[in-house]
Amino acid sequence: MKVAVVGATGMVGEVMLKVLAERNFPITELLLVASERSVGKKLPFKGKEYAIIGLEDAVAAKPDIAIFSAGGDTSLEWAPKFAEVGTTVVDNSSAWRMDPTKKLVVPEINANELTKADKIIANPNCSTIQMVMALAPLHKKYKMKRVVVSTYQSVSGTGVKAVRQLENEIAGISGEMAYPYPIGRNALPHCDVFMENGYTKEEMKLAQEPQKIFNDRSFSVTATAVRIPTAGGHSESVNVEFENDFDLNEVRRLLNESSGVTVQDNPDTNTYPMPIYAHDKDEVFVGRIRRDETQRNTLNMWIVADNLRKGAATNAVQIAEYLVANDLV
Ligand code: A2P
Ligand code: 11C
Repeated sequence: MKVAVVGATGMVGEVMLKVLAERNFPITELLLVASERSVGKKLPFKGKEYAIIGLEDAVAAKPDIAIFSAGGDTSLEWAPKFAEVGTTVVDNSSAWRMDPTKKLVVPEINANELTKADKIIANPNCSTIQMVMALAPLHKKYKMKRVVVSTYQSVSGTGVKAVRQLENEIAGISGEMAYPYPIGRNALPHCDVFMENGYTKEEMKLAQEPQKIFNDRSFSVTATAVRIPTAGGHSESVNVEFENDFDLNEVRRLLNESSGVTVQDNPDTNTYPMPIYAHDKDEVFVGRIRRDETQRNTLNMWIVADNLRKGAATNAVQIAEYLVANDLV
């Protein structure tokens, strides 16, 4: 496969290269693409140096697959240009996610919807991916009615500037601010921009994307998204009401048997998922599994994943792997 990584110099781009190398993705030619600012700079991949090229040159090279993580504006403008020359684009931005003509894919859940005609495929938001990974086996068995989620999101979800803000605050250095307030020793109930309805864009992604991924509007999701001073890894407290009753042991078994999900749940040994241990892992970790004693058929759980891996790079690479394995590119 001739593969382009658009946004190769970015935070997610760097992880994409790592994941492509680790998983031995079948690459015959690799194009590393970034803005004009980076053209000519070199990046390593599997021990070889690759010079960064610009988007025009990348389109002219007609790659088979282009994995994008270069922001929504770049995707809106350039994904169609790649698609026009026959490239299949897997896009990590929010640009195409809710476009009814584009698929929004978590491979473990709905990759089977993909066809050769899908030339721009959207990767969901990081906090959505880890939540639906845990909800999928339970929805299948017990049928979800309503989900209430509160997130505890790391600064890496915002980008390099936010990671630096946290590091500077810890080191006692004043510097550029990514957030309107200090993030160290703080919690900001504010991820992404505010919308007219009073929710943030991140909260609306959590509310809308799962319905599209499950192709099911019979359940609803309401969210509060909070930024906390963790460097990497998003956590979520999820309360889910089902139509049907469940057995907690069966819930644990269903989660553990689900590909990409690992249960870490033992109060006796203080075992529960935490972002520092999810770092650099591809699994979604679930713990604190317990019955909501205030309402029928309702479960509480705690979900943690590395937002740059399963939440972004790994999911995108898995989509690309599915396309290759099923002869869709
Ligand atoms: P560059 O490093 O040249 O600015 P992050 O998400 O960490 O901010 O990274 C964004 C990625 O998207 C970087 O690789 C960045 O390249 C790339 N990028 C940003 N704007 C453009 C653009 N207009 N054209 C191509 N790549 C872009
Ligand atoms: C965050 N979820 O942690 C965001 C980052 O729509 O792909 C990813 C934004 C997106 O702030």
